[in-house]
Amino acid sequence: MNKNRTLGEFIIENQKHYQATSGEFSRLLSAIKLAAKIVSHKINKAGLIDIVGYSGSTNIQGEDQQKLDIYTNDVFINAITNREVVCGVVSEENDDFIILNDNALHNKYVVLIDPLDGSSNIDVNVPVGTIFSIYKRVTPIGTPVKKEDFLQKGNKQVAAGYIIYGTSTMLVFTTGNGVNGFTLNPAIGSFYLSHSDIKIPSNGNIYSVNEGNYYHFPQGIKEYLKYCQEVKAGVAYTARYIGSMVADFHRNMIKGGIYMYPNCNANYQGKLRLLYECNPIAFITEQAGGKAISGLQRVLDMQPLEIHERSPFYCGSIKMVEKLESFL
Ligand code: AHM
Ligand code: MG
Repeated sequence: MNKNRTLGEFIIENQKHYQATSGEFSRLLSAIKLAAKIVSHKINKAGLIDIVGYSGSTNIQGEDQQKLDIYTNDVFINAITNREVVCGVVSEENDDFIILNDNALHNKYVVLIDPLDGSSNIDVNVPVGTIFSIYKRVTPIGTPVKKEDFLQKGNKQVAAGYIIYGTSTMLVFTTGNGVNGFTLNPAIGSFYLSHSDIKIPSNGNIYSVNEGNYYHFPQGIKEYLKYCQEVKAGVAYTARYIGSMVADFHRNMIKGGIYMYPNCNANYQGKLRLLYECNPIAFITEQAGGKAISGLQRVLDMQPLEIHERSPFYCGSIKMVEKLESFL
């Protein structure tokens, strides 16, 4: 593997895979790359400057917004919209979708983001992430974007990825030709290809779920968890749960494992948002050879009805997800 390859070089070399000839899509990836560096820089200083803690406001889902939630949202939306390739944006932090007018009416991409996933972990120095999903609009170029441009099935995604702000900052993404991971060298501000063509081990021994919700889980999930704890004649799986999906998913993708956020009474539809959490991670999961379901259905085949809709979510090593399915 050539570790001297930067993300910028990789984007140029792979333009032929992006079903794009105009360079617009490459510019969009470059915008995400820039925003990731700015946010990474800020998060690394989170304990030093007045950026941790609550902002005093709540988002559409009634959740307290952290100062960094708002900062990250602004950075990504500015970076994405300034490149004149996007006609609309959905963000976890914005009540409604953002319509870009004037010249932007002629752009063909829409972006959906969770700017700061796991943000309740910032104050305690635990990894957080950014998740993004990119589609081509379905309404005519030259007109304002409509809800239907965002309510596309996950299997229509042009690209999806995440940035993990962990012990190092990594940008991991797919355009439907496998999954590649790039690690930021903060000294020179460049992402380098560090994990090429990532594949999730077909089996693993890590399960990740908030077992504090156990009482409310569907019966099949309770039985599967018992299986995880008794499996292989007394050799149990290992439980690992950070509470930042990007970090939990990233670890399981590298080591082999299953991530679960079931529906439960407290969060009847589950907690995670279909459009900017489940779908992008499901696309990456499948591109890495794993499986992602919402229960009995493939996540990428679900028809979204609302931009902030939630879904139960199970993803990871194919054999582990198939085993889970046998309990549902
Ligand atoms: P957020 O986008 O508001 O941070 O919420 C999503 C996060 C996921 O990263 C994480 O897996 C999950 O919420 C944790 O939820 P819980 O604390 O209920 O286990
Ligand atoms: Mg999130």
